[in-house]
Amino acid sequence: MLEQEQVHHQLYPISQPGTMTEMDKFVFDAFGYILIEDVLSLDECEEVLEAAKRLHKDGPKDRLHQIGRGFETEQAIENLIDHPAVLPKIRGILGDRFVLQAAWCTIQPAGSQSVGWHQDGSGAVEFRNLGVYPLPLLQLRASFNLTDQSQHFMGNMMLIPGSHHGQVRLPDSARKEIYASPIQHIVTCKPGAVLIFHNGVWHSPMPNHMDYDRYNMHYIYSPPWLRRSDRDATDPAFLERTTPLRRALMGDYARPDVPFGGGFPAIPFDDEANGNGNGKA
Ligand SMILES: O=C(O)CCC(=O)C(=O)O
Repeated sequence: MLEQEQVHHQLYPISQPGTMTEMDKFVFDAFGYILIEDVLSLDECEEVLEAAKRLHKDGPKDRLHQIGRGFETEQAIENLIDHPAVLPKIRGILGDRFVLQAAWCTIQPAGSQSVGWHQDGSGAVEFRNLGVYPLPLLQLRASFNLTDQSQHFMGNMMLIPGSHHGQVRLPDSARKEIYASPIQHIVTCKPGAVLIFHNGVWHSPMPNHMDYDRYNMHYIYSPPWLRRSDRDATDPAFLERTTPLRRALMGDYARPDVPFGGGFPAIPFDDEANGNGNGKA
């Protein structure tokens, strides 16, 4: 039974760390996203934030900018690839055969805005061209909020719940609007919260009116045959030194046909730490 205050949390699809419960599955299907609060402590968040700032040290500071593959050089970013609060959700949604397709560290600089409502995918061949309805789940994104987004205009993520099921696209005329739709949701959360969402959900960053930069760390999981988008191949030195689980999640195979030929090797999940996503954490 849910407590009364859990029911109306501004219609938030709130979830708890760890196992993907039956209710999580229902909520994720209905909304296309779930939010887990307090995944990182403030100290843990600070560590990842410092890493994010180092990555963006020489980058542009006037618009949203993203830098990939930070896990190869920053331990704090590597550590979140298989975070035990999040990985069981990924397994519960995608099953046990997936890879880290990209890891984007994004900055929405102080006093900047990049409003642009979109669905994730490929400008080259849009995911919607693969099947009319429903839009396939090809990129499952776990976004760690590294800075405070507990009020509006802090670079918050804005999403339209359930829009991954929609056959009607968001009107062109709305796509640059902050308030694009009467059913949009502006996520407010503290540093350390994680938003997990389906590539089909229409979303946009809210402007950042703060006098400090907003950082998010996005981990994108996908079927093993989807081309990686933040790297052509993973740094061999990283593959050499990381854990067997993370190495497997990189999707660097001895033969390119591995994800196609039926010989896909089991990913060495530690079921004690990572659960199996389906209620047996
Ligand atoms: O970090 C953000 O604000 C999200 C950017 C975004 O919407 C995307 O990468 O698809």
